[in-house]
Amino acid sequence: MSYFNEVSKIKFEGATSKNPLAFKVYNSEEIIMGKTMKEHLRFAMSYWHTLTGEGTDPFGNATMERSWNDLSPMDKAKARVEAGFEFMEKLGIEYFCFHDKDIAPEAETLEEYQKNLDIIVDVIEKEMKRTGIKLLWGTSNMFSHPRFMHGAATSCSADVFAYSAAQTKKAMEITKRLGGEGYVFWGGREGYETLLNTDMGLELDNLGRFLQMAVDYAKEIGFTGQFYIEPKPKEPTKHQYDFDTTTVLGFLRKYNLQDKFKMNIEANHATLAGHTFQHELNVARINGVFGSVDANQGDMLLGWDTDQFPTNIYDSVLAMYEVLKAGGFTTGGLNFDAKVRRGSFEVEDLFLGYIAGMDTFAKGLKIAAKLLEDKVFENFVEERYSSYTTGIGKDIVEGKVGFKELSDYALKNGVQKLKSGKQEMLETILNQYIYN
Ligand code: XLS
Ligand code: NI
Ligand code: NI
Repeated sequence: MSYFNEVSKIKFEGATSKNPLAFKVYNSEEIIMGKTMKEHLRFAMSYWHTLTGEGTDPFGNATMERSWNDLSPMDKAKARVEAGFEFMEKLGIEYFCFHDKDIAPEAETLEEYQKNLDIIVDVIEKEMKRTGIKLLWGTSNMFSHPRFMHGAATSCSADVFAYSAAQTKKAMEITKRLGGEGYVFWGGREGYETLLNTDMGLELDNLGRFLQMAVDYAKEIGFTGQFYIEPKPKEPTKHQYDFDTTTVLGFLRKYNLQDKFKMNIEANHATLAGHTFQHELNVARINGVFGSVDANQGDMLLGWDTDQFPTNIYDSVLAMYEVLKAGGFTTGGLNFDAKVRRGSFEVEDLFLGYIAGMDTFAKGLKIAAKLLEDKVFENFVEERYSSYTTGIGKDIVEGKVGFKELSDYALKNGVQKLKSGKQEMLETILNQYIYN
């Protein structure tokens, strides 16, 4: 049985192709810097946006036209699994990511819900065996249900804290069973609306306790996948605790968790935090916590997480530049945490969205590799900081001098003539690499 009859396997047809259902750049086996494109990019499908999302928004109902829409909850859940694997096979995507709540319907009790989960996990496991498609990461949705209105691990209710632990325990077990290469903690509703009713100190301590319990439980069950934190500054709460990479690093260090977690950087979250996508990747890289990527883009004019498919070539070049500089993905990958617009309700639009994103990142990879091979920015930056490689600069870096020595030096030498930062020139060179 096919869920996407109207679309056949998406092929690479090259830059001159006019076929919307073909890759213009993404050529999975093409070698870039010694690895195939597919090995570099490690594309993943987000289960929630691709299969579970129905196109609702705060003002309107579901719009998505899907063949499983009218099935009963469990049949729908099964159909979505089969549809998802057919979708990934047709696009040549080898990984997926999911929340527990994406795959199986809610039930009256936690026990019943976990039974539903087990039934669907069996179907997923079968499809993984059939196709060879792998799990990039799993996670638990601890934000949709009303019980999480005040947060999960940072809820004012200890019962909710316990419930969240039960849910995460199960989601970790499933992730392990499916051979997941990672597990994501995105802060859901871990944050606050007003400090008038919030004990921020206790909430953060509890979040630290919760993550430590997750680390301990992973050890107990032998789950060796990578743990990630996915920073986001706001939405759904006014102030999310995992604001950005720098904030999360401070948090992890305070609770002595810095060796256990890496970052899952989402483009749209970076821009909501007032940073560029490149900035967040760079901060993760220089602190040794670069892990995985949620590939999407926001809208310059909107202040929320629009989760659009990434089409901005500038951003994808600079993102892939950071990924390559970080040594590439190991356990991580490029998960399309992106959804088609509400008006793009036809099944074909799903394919078109992924093709747009995959081609944009394939092009980003190619251009970034060229920039790196030619050491375009490296040579400039090296020269720009060369004063730290000899003389007094070298002494500063090597910790050989203090204020007294530096003061003597400054009194004697003053400041040599500075050089231009040449930003406009560098931006023009970057454009040249993008054009050609
Ligand atoms: C929401 C987040 C979410 C995480 C997984 O903004 O991006 O989708 O990626 O829980
Ligand atoms: Ni995300
Ligand atoms: Ni998001």
